[in-house]
Amino acid sequence: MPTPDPRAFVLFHGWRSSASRRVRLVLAEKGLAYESRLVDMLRGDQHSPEYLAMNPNGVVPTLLHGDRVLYESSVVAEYLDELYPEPPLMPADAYQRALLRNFVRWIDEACLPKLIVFNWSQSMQPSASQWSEAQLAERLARVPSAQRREAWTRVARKPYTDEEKAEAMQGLLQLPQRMEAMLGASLQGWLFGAGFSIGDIAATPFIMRISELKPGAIEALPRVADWWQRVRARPSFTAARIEPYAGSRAAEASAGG
Ligand SMILES: N[C@@H](CCC(=O)N[C@@H](CS)C(=O)NCC(=O)O)C(=O)O
Repeated sequence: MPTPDPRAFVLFHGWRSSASRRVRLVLAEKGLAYESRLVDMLRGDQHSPEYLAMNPNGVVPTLLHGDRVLYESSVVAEYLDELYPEPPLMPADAYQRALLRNFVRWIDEACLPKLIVFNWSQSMQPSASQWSEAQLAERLARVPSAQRREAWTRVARKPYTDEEKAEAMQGLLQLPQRMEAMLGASLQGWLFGAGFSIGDIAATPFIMRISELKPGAIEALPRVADWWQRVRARPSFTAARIEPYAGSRAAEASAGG
């Protein structure tokens, strides 16, 4: 059981956001309760001055732990794991931890931009394409990163083409392919070391989306298929509400990448 801590957790998140899903998985694995604050990304809540004061990157999730403000899902995950060591979610071995951190960084830098192509086309484009030029300019002025200004401009004005989507899917599929090789090399059932870890958690929302966007892709990789079955059987998967992207409950207010 986690050590009692007087500081309460408040999570600013989106049900469908991959990074938010990671943090909810860690909270669930640790048995930590939190107050949920949904961020309406379509409305631009993540770019409001109040939100940017907490998270200057203008993205979800942000976790408050009492008066402490935490952001970047992988950083939040490690913070929680250090503070609440049971059950451990980082490998005991330093080299495995180094490999894990590089894997998570690769997902963030290489896979997330590709997932956005699909998620934003589905969740943001229908509304964003209706914005006037003035509305779009006002929105873009508050987006702190050039990469995300570009993504918002694309869904508002220049929808991703089928060719770009096919290319993004090829890129995304590198994740399960890489995992198949990793699971084959480790033969321990999990991506890093002997136990379920933050590495497995980081990949989970992406494998969920790939399984929805490309039916059969996960089943075609026997070790990943077996891993995926075991991940979904964990109580944390249900507690964290890793639900179908188009599902009614998850599709409420917040969109997500
Ligand atoms: N590296 C960040 C990525 C967070 C992120 O990109 N969040 C997306 C949802 S998954 C978001 O807030 N998108 C809204 C926007 O960019 O305006 C993390 O891991 O926390």
